[in-house]
Amino acid sequence: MKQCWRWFGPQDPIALQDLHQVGVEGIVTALHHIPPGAAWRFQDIEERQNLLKANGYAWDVVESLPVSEAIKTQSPEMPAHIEAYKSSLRALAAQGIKVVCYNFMPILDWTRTELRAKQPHGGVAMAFSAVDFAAFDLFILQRKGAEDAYLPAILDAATSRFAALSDTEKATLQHNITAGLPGANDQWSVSDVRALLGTYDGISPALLRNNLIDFLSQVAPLAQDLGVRLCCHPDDPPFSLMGLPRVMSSACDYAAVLDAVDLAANGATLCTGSLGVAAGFDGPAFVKRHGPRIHFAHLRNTRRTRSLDPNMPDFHESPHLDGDTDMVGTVQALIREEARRSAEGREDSVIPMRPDHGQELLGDLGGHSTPGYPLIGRMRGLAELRGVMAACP
Ligand code: DNO
Repeated sequence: MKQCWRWFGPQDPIALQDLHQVGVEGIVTALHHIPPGAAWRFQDIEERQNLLKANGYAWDVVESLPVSEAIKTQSPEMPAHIEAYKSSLRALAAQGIKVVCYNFMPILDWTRTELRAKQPHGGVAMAFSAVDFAAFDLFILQRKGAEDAYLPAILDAATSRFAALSDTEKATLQHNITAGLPGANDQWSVSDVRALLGTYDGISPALLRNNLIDFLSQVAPLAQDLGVRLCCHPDDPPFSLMGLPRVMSSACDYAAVLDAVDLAANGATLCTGSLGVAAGFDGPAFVKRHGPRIHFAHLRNTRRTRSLDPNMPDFHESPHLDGDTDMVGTVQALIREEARRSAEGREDSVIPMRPDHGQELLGDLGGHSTPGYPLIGRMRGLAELRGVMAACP
């Protein structure tokens, strides 16, 4: 596998040239300043590519070329946004960039309720609590009908929890959920979220899936012609939030979408951490089922901690080899898939991976590192994963 690293661009606190010391072989990045729905210009892509080249790297994976809310909800700007998406794909291909990750999560990208939960070893990790999320949904967002989305045990616990939060803690919870996380497509305020929720009225999971399939029917044939591999990131976490539909939460969800637009260019990002929050997730089985269409891997782990509702478990980011996902088995399956591709003579036999997320450890501590993307925590993750890769037959 190609050992990559997510780098957020010139404003990333981690310097590109330092990544050689970490053993990083390839870079995952995006033009984060360009809003979803707008086209990426060739010159801007070239400028980023040149910067990477000047530091001994190349742009291996785009994460993300964001899909706008208008495309997800099929609102009137959709045709223009799809044209912009196609134009970005052409410009990326012209720069030799072949792997493009995106997601199809309504409104919120990845979501956590706590960014720095203390761990027994002294470091911190990001965490999700269903009770805290419900407290936000019920009492901060005050979403209509929110009470119906939670089991009584969660409703009771969320009511007591909210009553015990100070104003600062309430503001932090709100920030963590709506505007806190790096790399997300959009950053919202609570009033933005309220307004956007209305745009999903009447959009069932079946309809959202159709919208994803429509989008792919329009862009995947072009990607195929350009030699670009699109790879959809799973829902993180893999269950509905705020009553919104989720359509990429399991191996079966992927089967439906990959089969509907049956082109190699319509592929998957295997994120073991996102999918692995669901108790039924089986990493090696996912690779067995979807291996030929996995174009990118996010290797990270999570640990479920409490499940007042088994469909909405609490979890935190765990060390890469010490969580609910069978990481060794999954890496082994990916390496077998690479060997299979290589025997077939596939040009993409090496799958790019990145150690996704990390706990904040040692020098990461102190709040100055980017939530979820610390240097030392990810370096530990990559070192552990590299060990697994080296030991896999
Ligand atoms: C979080 C990331 C996500 C991911 C997007 C892909 O750490 O994995 O933000 O980049 O969902 O579109």
